[in-house]
Amino acid sequence: MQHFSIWSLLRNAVSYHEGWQRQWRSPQPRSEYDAVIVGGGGHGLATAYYLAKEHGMRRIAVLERGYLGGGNTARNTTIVRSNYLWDESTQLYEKAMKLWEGLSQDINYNVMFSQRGVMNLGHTLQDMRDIERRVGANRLNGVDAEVLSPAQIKAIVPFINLQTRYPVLGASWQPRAGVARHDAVAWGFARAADARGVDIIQNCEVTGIRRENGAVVGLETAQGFIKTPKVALVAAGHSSVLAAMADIRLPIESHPLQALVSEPLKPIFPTVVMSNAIHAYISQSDKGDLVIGAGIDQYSGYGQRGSYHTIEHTLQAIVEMFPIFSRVRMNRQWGGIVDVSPDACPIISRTPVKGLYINCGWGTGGFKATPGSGWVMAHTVATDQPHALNAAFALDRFYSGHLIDEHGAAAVAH
Ligand code: FAD
Ligand code: PYC
Repeated sequence: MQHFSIWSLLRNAVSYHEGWQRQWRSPQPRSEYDAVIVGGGGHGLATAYYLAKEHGMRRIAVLERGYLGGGNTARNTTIVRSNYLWDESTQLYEKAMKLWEGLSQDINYNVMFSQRGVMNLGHTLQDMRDIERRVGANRLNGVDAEVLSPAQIKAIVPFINLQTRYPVLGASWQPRAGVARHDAVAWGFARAADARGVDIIQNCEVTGIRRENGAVVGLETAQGFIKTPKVALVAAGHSSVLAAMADIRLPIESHPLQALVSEPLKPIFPTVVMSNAIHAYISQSDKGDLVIGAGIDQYSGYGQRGSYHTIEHTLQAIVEMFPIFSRVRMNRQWGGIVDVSPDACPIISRTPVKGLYINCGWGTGGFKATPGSGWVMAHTVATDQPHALNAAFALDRFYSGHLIDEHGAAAVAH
């Protein structure tokens, strides 16, 4: 694999940067693999990478119906944090956070992870009680968390308006949280997985899951039948469609979630601010655009766009909290299809079909989990057992009733 370093940069600079190689191969699918991952988003690619790296598996393929990262991975607003409420989720997201902290070095690809802090505003006494409780729970789990006063919020973002229709009473603050560059995450994992022999096959839609005697034997795809005893479905908003191919009904709703970016500005916004009550969140990308979003569109659907009133409401909230941005022009708007589970927590699990595994239900918040999700999913697929970090996130919790309700920490409504 071509190694990125200051020396390779200098070497390529003198040859006008014409010597860089392709970052991953585009192989024809083989007729058989030891494991196949369906979905070439960050989670699927990370699963393939850790299967090869941590479990020594070699004959692995990732099948992607479009292009790498073309799903939610490169449509999200890149917020990374681990300040959830319950032990199970905090520990899972904190595992991801620790992987993020060494990820660029591990995969030798700059994912531009920037720990600039994330602030969740509290606008009511109940918000503040919830924030105190969550900050306390985070600290008990070894996660950095603080409660900020209005004066401390102003010290970080001096131009914020705290006298919104529900005045800001304080905030939770995770200093190690931040943002990363989403498409670099997909490309970096793809490159690192490819270097370990994983076949990444784009434009290869999975259309059927072939089973014999209750076990997976292979996949029908746009590029023909592929034999394999292990299939991991990592398809976010299309998870229910894929699971239905194996006669499994998931407790998942697929909804559009929108985001938008402004024209680029000089650096002005030093952190990430989220408000559940006024209902919008904002950060600034390294390119300079303000990155803005809010909650899901309430209807179910597969269109990657969303409706106008949602973005209108989002921008009203942004202008209310940050009147300084009232004349900034918006450049682009888009939607992704998020896979919403009843308890706002993921499903990372075996299924009733032998050899079929599922990773979905991340809803509006899976980007932050990408490396951790891939890491535990790889363990589950390789050993046919959940890791301690994902044991609580099994599909059967919707039968047993052991739900892990993270709606409060999900940060945007869903
Ligand atoms: P995806 O990247 O969607 O990958 C799934 C892949 O499966 C897709 O590429 C798709 O084409 C492929 N696929 C589907 N069907 C098939 C098939 N039949 N055959 C082959 N391939 C198939 N999370 C955060 O943590 N922080 C945020 O700030 C944040 N903001 C968000 C903002 C928006 C607007 C959106 C839409 C999401 C946001 N999220 C955020 C959520 C986050 O993006 C997702 O949870 C996460 O990216 C899911 O990753 P993934 O790899 O599972 O999914
Ligand atoms: O999970 O932190 C999050 C998030 C922010 C915006 C969308 N999801």
